[in-house]
Amino acid sequence: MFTRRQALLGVAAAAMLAAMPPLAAAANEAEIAALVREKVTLVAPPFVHAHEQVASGGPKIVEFTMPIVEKQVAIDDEGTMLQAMTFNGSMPGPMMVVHEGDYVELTLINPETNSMPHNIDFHAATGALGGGALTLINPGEQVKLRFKATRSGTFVYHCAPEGAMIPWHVVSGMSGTIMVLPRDGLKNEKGEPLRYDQVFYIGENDFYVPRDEEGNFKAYESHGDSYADTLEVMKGLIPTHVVFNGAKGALTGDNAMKSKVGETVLIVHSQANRDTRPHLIGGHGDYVWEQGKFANPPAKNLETWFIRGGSAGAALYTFLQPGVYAYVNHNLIEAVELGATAHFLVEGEWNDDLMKQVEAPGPIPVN
Ligand SMILES: [Cu+2]
Repeated sequence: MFTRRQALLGVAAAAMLAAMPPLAAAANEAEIAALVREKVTLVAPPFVHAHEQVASGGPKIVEFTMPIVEKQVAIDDEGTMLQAMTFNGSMPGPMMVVHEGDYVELTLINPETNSMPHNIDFHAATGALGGGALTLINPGEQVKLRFKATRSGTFVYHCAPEGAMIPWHVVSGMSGTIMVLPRDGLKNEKGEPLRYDQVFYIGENDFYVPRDEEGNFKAYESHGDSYADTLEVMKGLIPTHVVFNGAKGALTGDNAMKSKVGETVLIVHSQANRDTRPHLIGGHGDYVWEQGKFANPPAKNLETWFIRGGSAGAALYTFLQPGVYAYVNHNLIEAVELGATAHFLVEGEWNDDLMKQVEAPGPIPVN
């Protein structure tokens, strides 16, 4: 017995349609409303809110709230002040973690103490400028956006109001990352599970602080006052600072990220505006999703990986030796002179098999 649809399509076409995998059905509002909700409190990077690596249930609605904070921030040890714009008060903004198929429901707040309109463009979202067209809010307003996380991976989000405001807000600190995990977790190239003990989120920022006639960095009363001079420096495309997590030294010394020999660390690295090349000195990327997209198999045993401006990548590494590891942008001028250096402080037992100083430094013997 043919249905009317089969009669219209013809038997062959109907058979072909029947053999095709069903498209993911679009859920209606009632179905979405019936989903479990989870409210997540975001934490400042390099830390990441608690989350499951393997989803224990079906898709849910994950609720996040982020105020936008405009403020002055010292970005180096000389006290250079940036007229910063931030998601949730941190640079980068906090990392959100959900699973593929979940719905992200973000309440974005622009307090009336701010001076500018802001919005959010999620590279993980589909349509309306990544949500940017639906989230533009003036000081004193808030907005709620929902999008479905249909692709797994690490994705940048950033402010994108309009025109020159877009790069200005981004290089003033307004970017962050969302990590959309596959529901069954990360996998290697053979489809075997990969798990991490810790996850750290490093957001790289390029800043463009104007200088006075003597070459000293200038300070400004307000964001508006700094705009014209900052735009001139931006257009030269040479950053005055390239830093991790909003300031030179934000992740070094006492602020080093801590781990242990034998622990597996996932390092997520974002750059919303400019290419970069993370490198762990004395370590490796055991598995690296350089483009940050988990549907692609990870590269293995990398020495340095490339993060395209406007993207976030992820590297998995198991520490094998104790000590202080510098994690740098391997443009070493940017790492050492401009600030793009972080530290991992790793505890544990030294492995002589992997490395040993066979003879301590001493005078060259005279024959
Ligand atoms: Cu903004």
